[in-house]
Amino acid sequence: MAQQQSMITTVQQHILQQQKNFPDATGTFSWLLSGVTLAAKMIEAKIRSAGLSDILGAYGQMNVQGEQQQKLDVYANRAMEHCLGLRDSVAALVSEEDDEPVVFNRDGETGKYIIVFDPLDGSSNIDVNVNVGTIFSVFRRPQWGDVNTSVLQQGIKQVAAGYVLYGPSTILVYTTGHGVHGFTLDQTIGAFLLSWENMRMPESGPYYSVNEANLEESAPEYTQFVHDMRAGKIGEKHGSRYIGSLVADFHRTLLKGGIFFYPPTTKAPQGKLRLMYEANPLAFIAEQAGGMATNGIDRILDIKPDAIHQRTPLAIGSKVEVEALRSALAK
Ligand code: P6P
Repeated sequence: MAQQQSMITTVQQHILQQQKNFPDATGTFSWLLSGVTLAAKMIEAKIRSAGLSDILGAYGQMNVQGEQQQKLDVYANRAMEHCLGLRDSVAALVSEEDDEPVVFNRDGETGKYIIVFDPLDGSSNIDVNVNVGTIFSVFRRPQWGDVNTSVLQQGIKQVAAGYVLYGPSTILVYTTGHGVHGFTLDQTIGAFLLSWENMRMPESGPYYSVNEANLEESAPEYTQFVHDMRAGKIGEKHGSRYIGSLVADFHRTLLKGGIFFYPPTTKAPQGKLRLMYEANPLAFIAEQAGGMATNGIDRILDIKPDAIHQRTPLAIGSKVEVEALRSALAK
């Protein structure tokens, strides 16, 4: 009897299939990404039990961003650094939670990759049980130059990017430049199983997503853009959705279409979100799914970084809306 085609594809199997797209890869790439999925399962387990143990609440320290570190932030950062640091192919790690890159003493032949990540984005929502996420981005380590400066690469150089969204389900979405693929964590077997292959972002969508309380602090074009979307002047009449957790707001935009944007404000003239471990990985995914990502005007993936924690304005989502905002701002 013909062997029953397995309906189950784990993320490991999928990564190995993707591996074939990297002729020079020798399995180190899939071993590297398995470090992310292991850390994700550790973080997910902690989040699931957070309400039951004394892990909620602030850790009592400030991170490099000057933000109150939540205990789960610290745990997530340690999980990512532990799981990824064990992979010999990692030359350096850059985390939102660390002032400087963590550099491993590995030669260029062994330490081929640099991983940049936000271990737990949206962590201020943890205590109110709102979705939080992990975001990661993978670069090749250039053969030349000091690793510390090699971390400052344009988003177009990413070889992989993805996020984990901890919510009613725990979802992993990633791209290696060959489409966007989504997985759901099956708790019973502890594996991420393929749920969406080759995800596509709708050309336009029903929602805009922005913190409207800040609009008076931004250029008037942003307020006009919101009015135009409410009035149905840009595609269909748009509703508003804003969770205040980037990964959750982005994941909805990927599935439903529309636009998420965080403009420059008087309080955050460079925008609030970070280029290296928030805007770049999500921009790579958005473009791979047929969407767009700009800082309002310029393509996110073309921005040359000056510092690992630099911020950027962000407009990301369906082509129709992101392009309409760019036209409004370019006038
Ligand atoms: P605001 C969470 O703190 C975060 O970094 C992102 O996850 C989210 O999109 C943004 O900040 C929300 O910022 O200013 O609207 O509260």
